[in-house]
Amino acid sequence: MYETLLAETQGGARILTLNRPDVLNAINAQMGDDLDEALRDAERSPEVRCVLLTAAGRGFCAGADLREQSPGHTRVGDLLRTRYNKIVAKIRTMEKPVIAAVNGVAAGAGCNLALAADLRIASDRATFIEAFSKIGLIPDSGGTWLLPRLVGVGRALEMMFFADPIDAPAAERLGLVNRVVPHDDLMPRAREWALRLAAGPTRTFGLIKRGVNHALAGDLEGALDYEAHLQEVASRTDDHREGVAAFLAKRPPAYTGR
Ligand code: T3D
Repeated sequence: MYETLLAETQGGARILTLNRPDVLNAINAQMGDDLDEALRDAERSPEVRCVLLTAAGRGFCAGADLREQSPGHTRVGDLLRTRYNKIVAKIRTMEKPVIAAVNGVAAGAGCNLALAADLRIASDRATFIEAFSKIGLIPDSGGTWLLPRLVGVGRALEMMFFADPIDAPAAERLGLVNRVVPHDDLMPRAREWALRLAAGPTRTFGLIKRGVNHALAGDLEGALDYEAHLQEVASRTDDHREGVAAFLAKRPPAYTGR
């Protein structure tokens, strides 16, 4: 269905696998289009209740395909606005959980693609590189916004200035990833998370994302008020009713995502 990625659905989890392993899944125009369409499809498909993004081969994603265009020959600002920004924004704002299972090197826009996900589970072979300054660019694809929020300003600037690889244990210490697991356990563990989230109260998860994104941009007073609004919405879902009924009946809840 897509030229540069594989898509399958298992138990409500849509698994998207970047699939240009020969170039460590560097993002060319086709992959930009495929990823954008695949994310939009996952967002609008009611049967999809969680997205798991991973990649084929030994890399996760090496960022922009540097063979595709010569420096200065394209308007990079336009390229970012039309290709990368909408992908990052979709991952952040989609009202379904998005997990990145980082199987290997994540560099440049590939690193920031992983950082845009709600949760990151990494192989012990993964590395994270804010590679941009090595080629005289600044971190794009949300890097300037995402990275300082995850690791703090000082650590973020260190990664951005030096562009050195951060290995998986360091990434876990820094809070760049939620979990590091042995390489062979990556997909089983990531699938376990995805299936667990896909069986959860999807609308509530979406509202949680909306609340956190809103809070990151504002003050405590605004966050308290917005929480009250979102809680009104959550309290009217079928899943809230089911959650309370299950608790009172001492049985596991059967969430439907509505
Ligand atoms: O201009 C715009 O499009 C604006 C948008 C910018 C967003 C960005 O992402 S800018 C940052 C772009 N990415 C990079 O600068 C990273 C470039 N890659 C690397 O530094 C290294 O490949 C890695 C550190 C990621 C991995 O190193 P290593 O030694 O494990 O692998 P390798 O041998 O360098 O790469 C394997 C193959 O993938 C190799 O091809 P070959 O020689 O076997 O035919 C290599 O050329 C290819 N490859 C790796 N990264 C890219 C790539 N091909 C095209 N584009 C890449 N980004």
